[in-house]
Parts: sequence; structure tokens; C-alpha cells
Amino acid sequence: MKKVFCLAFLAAAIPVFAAEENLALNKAVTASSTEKAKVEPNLAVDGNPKTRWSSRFDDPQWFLVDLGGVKKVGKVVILWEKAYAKRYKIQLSTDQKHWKDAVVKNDGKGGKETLTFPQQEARYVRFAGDGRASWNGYSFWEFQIFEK
Ligand SMILES: [Ca+2]
Repeated sequence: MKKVFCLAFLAAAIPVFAAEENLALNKAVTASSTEKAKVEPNLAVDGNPKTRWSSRFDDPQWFLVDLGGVKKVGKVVILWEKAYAKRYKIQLSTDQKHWKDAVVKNDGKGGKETLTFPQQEARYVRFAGDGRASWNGYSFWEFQIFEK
């Protein structure tokens, strides 16, 4: 009886939170480069706003999240350190071979950027930067992925 109640509660509660869940949190990430120790890629998906990833100071660079399985994806939020991108793409793939551009940005402003796009299935979500805003590299405090 108690078990049935718990399951009913979970079934009712989960849809409310599902849309807000950061799918990137603590997932496997790789990047084209890392500037130095203690700014590794995983630090941009650790949920801590005081740790970050930073790339080498040249173009192009990429940052790739593996969601661990195919998910519905409709929004990416980037919390930029001062080393932001003016020109970049967010690309999606289910197999890491075929990529689709979900976002093409030519006027990035840094800060907190919220990027929404038509929801689609993806396992791999890639940031591809080829236009740095300064002589620094690309640096995220957090790179977040949402269903919508
Ligand atoms: Ca962080």
C-alpha cells in the first residue's frame, strides 16, 4: 500500500521537474584543448559556478558533452567567463558521426547566454567555437543542457 502511494507520488512529481533538469550535470565531457591544470572540461558540468573549463588561446576549439544516451534536447545555457565567444555553433548528434547545427551564433555577447532551438533527439552536444571575443581562449563556468 505504501509502495503504491510512493510510486503515484513520483509519477506525479517527475514531469514537473523533468524540464528543468540540467542533462549535462556530471556527464562525460571532452574538449579540443585545456589551457592549464584546474580548468579541465569536466569543471564546466560540475554544477559549481566557481569552477570552469578554459581552452587554449587559439581557434578553432570544441567542447563535447556525452549525455550517456539519446535524450530530447531543446535548450543550452552557457555561463561564460570573460573569455567568451563571438562566433560559435551548438551542434547535435545521436551517433557522433552526423552533426546538425542547432544554433549558429555570430554575435555572442558572453555573460549568461540562453540558446533555445526546436527540440530534437541527441546524445552528443558540441560547442564549436571559431571566433573568440579576446586574445584569451573559450571559458565556461557552466555549460547546461535542457529538454526545453
Ligand atoms: Ca563549474
